[in-house]
Amino acid sequence: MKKRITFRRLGILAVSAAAALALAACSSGAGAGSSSSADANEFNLIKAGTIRVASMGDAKPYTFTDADGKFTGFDVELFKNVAHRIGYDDVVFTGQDFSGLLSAVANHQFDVGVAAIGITDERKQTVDFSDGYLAGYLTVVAEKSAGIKDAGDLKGKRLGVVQGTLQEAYAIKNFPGTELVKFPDNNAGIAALNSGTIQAHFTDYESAKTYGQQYDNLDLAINIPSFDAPAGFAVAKGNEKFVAALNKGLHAAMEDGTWKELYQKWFPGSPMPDMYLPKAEQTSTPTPTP
Ligand code: SNW
Repeated sequence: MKKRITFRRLGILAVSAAAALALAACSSGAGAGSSSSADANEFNLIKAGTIRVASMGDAKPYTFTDADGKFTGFDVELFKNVAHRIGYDDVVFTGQDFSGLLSAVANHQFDVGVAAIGITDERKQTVDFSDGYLAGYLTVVAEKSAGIKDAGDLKGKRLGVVQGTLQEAYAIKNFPGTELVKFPDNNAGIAALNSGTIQAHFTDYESAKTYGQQYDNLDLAINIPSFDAPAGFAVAKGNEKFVAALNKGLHAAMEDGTWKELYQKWFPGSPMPDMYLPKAEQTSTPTPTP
């Protein structure tokens, strides 16, 4: 029989682990030899003890600001959980336009980028990535009445993309005859769609689903698999120690069911690719269709 680890239990474990670490730090002097001591600034953070995260304010439900202006969402909660596992609870999120996000990380304005950022060879020229933690679809959202079902239906239409995204690159390559309209963020694109300036907007599946629930007139018209570019945490090049620690925390969060809990919380009802589940729960069909 398998035991279900609840968040509450995780919390208690986490608190006692933190207490144990604090004790260890005291007894061994100023963090000497402790791999989790924030004081040593072992990950070359901009400010020792704090992880500064470049993110997005309107990529709901991956990362977004709630009514109080606080960052939340799947990526945000997962990252905070991983950060906690490697000894950091002071995690500060800042919203950025997606187009400037990776260069801001590369230029050390932030310690890490967290925003459903697909790992690609091209982006690896600018930043390093953690292992992947999310793989899904790129989705064209359109007016139900437009009857858009495939690339052919987008011909002669105006399609919104957020600048610098995989959606933009995909559309340039695969939607010939479609006029691309670039936006700094998703909300601007959806506003343009609702006002009729564009006929469709191209975003990540879960964001598309959220907009579809919010606006009755919108449909998830086309879903394109993006499993070859799973999302990862982006870090400035050459910080191998940080990437290794993030990976360790990430895999621990997957193996103990935290990833699954967060997935079910933020993406309820969505097909769950199972490569990030605890090993014992993985099946032979890793990539279900939506
Ligand atoms: O490639 C996908 C991945 O498979 C998962 O579905 C999460 O989103 C992606 O990483 C693609 N995300 C876009 C990108 O990386 C847009 C990110 C954004 O708007 N924040 O360009």
